[in-house]
Amino acid sequence: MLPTNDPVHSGRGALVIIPTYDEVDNIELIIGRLLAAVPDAHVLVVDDASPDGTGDLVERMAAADDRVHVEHRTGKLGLGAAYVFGFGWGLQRGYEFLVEMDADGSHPPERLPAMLARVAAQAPDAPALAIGSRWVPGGSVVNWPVSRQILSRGGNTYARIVLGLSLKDVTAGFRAYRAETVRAMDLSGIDSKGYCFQVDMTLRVLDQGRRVVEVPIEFRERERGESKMSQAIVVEAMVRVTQWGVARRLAALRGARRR
Ligand SMILES: Nc1nc2c(ncn2[C@@H]2O[C@H](COP(=O)(O)OP(=O)(O)OP(=O)(O)O)[C@@H](O)[C@H]2O)c(=O)[nH]1
Ligand SMILES: [Mg+2]
Repeated sequence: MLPTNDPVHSGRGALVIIPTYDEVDNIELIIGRLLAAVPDAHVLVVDDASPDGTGDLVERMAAADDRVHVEHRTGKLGLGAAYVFGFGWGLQRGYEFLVEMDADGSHPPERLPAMLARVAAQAPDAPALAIGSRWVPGGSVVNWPVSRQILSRGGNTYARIVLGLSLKDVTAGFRAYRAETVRAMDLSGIDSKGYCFQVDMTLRVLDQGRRVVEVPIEFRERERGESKMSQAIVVEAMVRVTQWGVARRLAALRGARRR
């Protein structure tokens, strides 16, 4: 049983899923920081056959530490698909909390205890999702070019308006979920590849009538390795968010007409 509001112990029952593609210079450091911050957590690296040997390195780490696991996929199949795979893996093994985190050091694992404490609260209206947020008071970005800041802020503002959300950082990729909320989703229906995967997951939590909270984090630009961000990912996010927004407005209108 997880102690309530106890950040020191709140990692028990948590699986931290880290998708990787060519992160050999980052993965050891980030797993070390994570396990120092939340010693009870388990880690699952979902590696898409990284040519730089990330998967082999994590194999060696897994052999030396029972908390570390790695699964290899056949090729670069996208971030969303890696998380869907990781969620299935964690649900099968009965973890109570499922965490999403990047390998590149942008997400500070030292904030995970605060995020887990929010979703571990026992209150009936306790949030089912805690988002590590750049754009709430106390949150920040370090070393991010202005162009990326504009893209992130602009994308979030667009999503907020189109989807009618009050969240400030709905595209953020550092997240802690209550596992039962993820279990209640039909994950086979998810095919978003980039940022819109995060928006999609947020909508699915809200549609269950569950609460989503934001915990401020300091987000740092990666210092090593290549970004996998692309124009295709931005276009996918804009198109999907627009489609979801229109579909939700139409559904609301139909509901209002029936009443
Ligand atoms: N398994 C898997 N992991 C991926 C894939 N694409 C990206 N990743 C991982 O997902 C995480 C986020 O990717 P980044 O390249 O940092 O993308 P980003 O954080 O959206 O963009 P930047 O801010 O530019 O770094 C990292 O841990 C990547 O290694 C993929 O196709 N498969
Ligand atoms: Mg990154």
